Formats: sequence, C-alpha cells, structure tokens
Amino acid sequence: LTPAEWRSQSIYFLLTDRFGRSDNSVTATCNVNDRIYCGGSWQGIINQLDYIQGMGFTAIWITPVTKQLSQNTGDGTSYHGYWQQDIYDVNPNHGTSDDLLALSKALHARGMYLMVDVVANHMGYAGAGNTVDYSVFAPFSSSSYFHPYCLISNYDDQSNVENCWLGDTTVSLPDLDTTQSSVQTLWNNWIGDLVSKYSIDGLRVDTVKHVQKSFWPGFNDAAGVYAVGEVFDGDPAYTCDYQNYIDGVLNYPIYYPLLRAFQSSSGSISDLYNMIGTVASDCADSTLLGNFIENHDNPRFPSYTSDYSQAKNVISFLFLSDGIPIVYSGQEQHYSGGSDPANREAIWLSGYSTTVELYQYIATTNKIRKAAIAADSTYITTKNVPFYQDSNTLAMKKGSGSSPVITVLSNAGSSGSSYTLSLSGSGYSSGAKLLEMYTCTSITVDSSGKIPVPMASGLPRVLVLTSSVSNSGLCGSS
Ligand code: ABC
Ligand code: CA
Repeated sequence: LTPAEWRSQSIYFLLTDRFGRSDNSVTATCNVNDRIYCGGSWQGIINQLDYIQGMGFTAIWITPVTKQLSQNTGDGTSYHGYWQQDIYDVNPNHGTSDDLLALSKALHARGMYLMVDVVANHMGYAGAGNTVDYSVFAPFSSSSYFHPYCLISNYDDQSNVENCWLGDTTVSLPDLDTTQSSVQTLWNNWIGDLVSKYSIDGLRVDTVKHVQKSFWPGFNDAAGVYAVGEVFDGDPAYTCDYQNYIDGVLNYPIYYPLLRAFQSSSGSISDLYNMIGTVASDCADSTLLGNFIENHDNPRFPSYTSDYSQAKNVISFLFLSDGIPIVYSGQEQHYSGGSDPANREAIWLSGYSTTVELYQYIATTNKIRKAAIAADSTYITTKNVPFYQDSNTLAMKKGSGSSPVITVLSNAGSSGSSYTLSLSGSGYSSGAKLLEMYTCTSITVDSSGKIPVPMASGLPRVLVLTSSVSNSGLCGSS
C-alpha cells in the first residue's frame, strides 16, 4: 500500500507474543515481570481477527518476525522480537513461515492490511558487547559489518546515537555499520524480499534515529510500501526532519503534550493547541504521521489517570486530527500497566470482551472517521486546525471549508459539569444543522454563528453536517 492509501487506514498495534494463542486459551498465565514468552502466535492472531475488526480497524502492526536470540538472559527473553539473529528465518515461537503467510492472507481476505515492524539498526546478542560471537548472525556474521563496541552514552550527540550501541551489558544490540554499501545492499534486498514474500502492506521501522538519515530513502524505496519510522523524541524540529527521508514518523511530538493535556483537569490545553500547529508546519506531511497515546515502550495512559472521560478524549484526538490513528492492544480494555515490561499484558486475559466501554468507544470513533472520509474527499488530506481553547477545552476543525468536522475535547474529567459551550470560530453559519455524533443530538448554529455544544462529564463532542451522516451506520442511519 502506498502512503496515500495508508492515510485513511486505522491501525491496531499488538505484540505477537501477547495477543492471542493458537489454542485460544484465555487463562494461560503471563507474568509480565518475567519477561518471557507467553505463547502468543500468528495463528492466535488469525483466531481473533473478528475482535480487531469489530472495533473498525483496517490494519494491524505486529512486532518483528525475524529469528531471535534463544536464551533466557538476565534481561529476559526475546518475546518482543527486537533481538534478532537471523533475518532470513522467522521466529519459531510465533509459528512457521506458512503461519505468517496465512495471517497475511486472512487479513487480505477481510480487506485488512498487514504492517510489520522491522529493525535495521542492530542485531541482538546474549552477552556483553566485548564478548559477541559474530558467527551467530545471519548475515552479518563478522565484526566487520558492525560499529566498534560502545554503549550509547549521550543522546545529545547525534554521532554517539548513530554509531554506539543500544542495549546493556546483559543483552547487547550490536550496531550495524549502515554506512557500508554492502550492509545497505543486504538490507535493501532483504526488505524487498520480505515484503513480497509475505505480501506486507506497510512497515513500522524501529530505531530510525540510530541510523544515518541517508540510509532511509533507499530502504523505503526497496520496501515499496508505506513506512512509518520510530524517532523516539518529542522535539518536533528533531523528529519532523526524518520525514524528509521516510514516508512517516510516529507522532512523538504530539504524544507528550497530548498526554499532559489529558492526564488531569489541570493539564495544559494550550501546549497541545500550539503543538498541533508546530507539527503541521515542521513536518513534511502531518497527515502521514502515526498517532498514538500508548505503546510498548511507555506507560499506558490509565497508569497516569484512571478516568474514562480522559481516555475517551485522547482516543478522539488520535482519530480526528491529522495522521493515522494507532491503538495499542489492551488500550480498549483500559489496561493500566506502567513502564516496560508492565505495559505488555496478555490480551487473552481480558477474555477479548467486546462489551467494555473503550472497545465500544473505539468502534464508534472508527465509524465517525470513516463517515468523514466517505463524505468529504478532502477530509483526510486537509490539515486539522485548532480554533478555540480555554483552560479545559480545545476545539479543532478538519475537512472542507464548507463542512468541516468539528471536534471538541475537554480535560474536565468524568466529574466535569454539564453546560453549554457557546463555540465561535467554527466557520459554520447561522441556521446550519449539525449532528453530535457520540450522543446523536441535533444542534442548530445560533443567530450569531455560535454552536451551542452540550458538554457533560468531560466527554468529547464531534459535530458534522447532518446531511453528511447517511450510510455511516451511526445515529440511526443505515
Ligand atoms: C528493556 C528495558 C530496559 C531493560 C531491558 C532489559 O529491557 O527498557 O530498561 O534494561 C527492545 C525491547 C525492550 C528492551 C530493549 C533493549 O529492546 O522491547 O524491552 O529494553 O534491549 C525501540 C522499540 C523497543 C525496542 C527497541 C530496541 C527499540 O520500540 O521496544 O526495545 O530494538 C530508545 C530508542 C528507541 C527504543 C527505546 C526503547 O529506547 O531510541 O528506538 N524503542 C529518550 C531517548 C530515546 C530513548 C528513550 C527511552 O529515552 O531520546 O532515544 O529511546 O530510553 C522525551 C524526549 C525523548 C526521551 C524521552 C524519555 O523523553 O523527547 O527523546 O527519549 O521528553
Ligand atoms: Ca546505529
């Protein structure tokens, strides 16, 4: 799939080891602190695709598929998939190469897409950096392919970030010398073959800031599909520049102000308001970024606040601002794990309940976004514009000038009062008939051009032109 085709997708990100088991068990134990394989597999994902599709997701992103170091180390095992040793073989803990192919086919049969996580920065070794036996790697079976050993010690020094090694002295992540043309050729051939062998539709690319920028255009071209890179840095000036070398980046610049705005009723709305504009201007194309509020590297949102209204607001933001929404498996169950490894809970232990509040909320929000895309061919490429803020409220509009989708967010929390927000600046004129999509309330723009938005319990509101709602499956339309 091309970048343009990915814009309108929505992505469910899961750790293959933690999502579903081949035996469909919903009781198999999984103690996150043990950092060992819990038994999830590609067949287990196939078994639960109804659960994912039932929330309206059109794509999944799965953790790396390559063969890993096999030891149980002081840092645990390679259950997450970022400690590869043989890039030409698949991780046997997750199944066979035929199982991975079957997953790809099962997704495509449903009209869904497969995004695979890939790592080009490093391999993984069970031991300190000065003890590595390079013959265990395929290819890259000699030290000559790698940078000399040094652990990254200074994130403010870009050459240290690119040339030294991630990991620690228990598990090393031997850092490839990606400036060598032989290394580039091996990676580019590998990614082209992997994408074609498994009919992969998109890539999530690990550790992008740890490889020189000039490596990425060739790799992205060789893949031939949309690639979204992980640049783990909240500074838009630093992170956005990578979008000049790879199709998209994960939206870390928005992640931090989004988290801060909604983690309590005193969070800063204005920092988020300002960052929306900064990202839209600093990044080459904000509509190709990957939006998230949770992932496997950061504490889950409910570890900051257990408030469901706050959780709903961040979900609405991910789906209705610029970029491709990404929900991290377990977010729909309101899982609350903190830092790695606590944020990697097994999803089967939820029993895959589809009746829980956030599962339903995500399903509705996916429908609202799909309806907006269907009603307005410019929706997905038109930049989101924030136009109103007060200390607890943010309003933004996205889509065509005459019928934008208006999203009103609040960080007042579940105990927030009921009141009518008199919203100006939306662009709608007096008399326009709008529908609030979460409550199916009809609203008419008042004689002074303000929208009387019924707010309650700190919940988000989404307003669209009533005439655009047909065929959405929402608010009584078929
Ligand atoms: C884990 C624990 C370690 C523990 C080890 C045994 O297990 O985190 O504490 O010692 C994989 C596994 C992890 C494992 C690591 C290392 O490998 O999943 O469980 O660590 O063995 C990607 C993946 C991630 C993966 C790897 C490695 C890379 O998403 O799952 O980890 O393939 C850095 C990298 C980033 C990486 C992340 C985990 O570490 O850049 O690619 N993620 C600062 C730095 C970032 C740094 C981040 C976290 O800290 O700038 O580069 O990410 O260490 C903001 C700033 C940011 C700043 C944050 C903290 O604050 O803007 O720049 O980030 O304000
Ligand atoms: Ca590197």
